[in-house]
Amino acid sequence: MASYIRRHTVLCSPRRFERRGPASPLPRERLFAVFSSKGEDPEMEKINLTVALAGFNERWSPRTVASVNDYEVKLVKVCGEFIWHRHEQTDELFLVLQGELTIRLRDREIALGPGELCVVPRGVEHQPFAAEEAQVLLLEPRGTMNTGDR
Ligand code: NI
Repeated sequence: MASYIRRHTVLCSPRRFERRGPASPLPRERLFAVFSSKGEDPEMEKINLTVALAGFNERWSPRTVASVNDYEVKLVKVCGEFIWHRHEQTDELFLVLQGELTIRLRDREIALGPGELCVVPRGVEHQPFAAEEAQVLLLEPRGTMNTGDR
């Protein structure tokens, strides 16, 4: 705790505050590092989602940006349709940051825009679809395969 307070004070110093110009992007390894949450000197850093999203272009390839207990916060860029799949052991949260994502279910579709989220319950078959690129935040347990259990 003490080290966090000290670091916070440094970040808020006038010299730092007066700096101008665009913020330099975080090093890639820092950006996508999953920090330890075992209680000893956790890497408390803010994560800028815009910067993180600018760090990769691959689609359907989630990047972990943080962990919360046993859950991972991931960013993913999607375009087109994914495969139909289900997760027998876990729910899956989709939060759209940019663009539009449709969660196709066997009996209906849920269209999500920026700022909208939906949780697909465990065991429910679904197919994510985006007509144009969408940027999405996922929250799911560590080790969850985006292709489901097959
Ligand atoms: Ni899924």
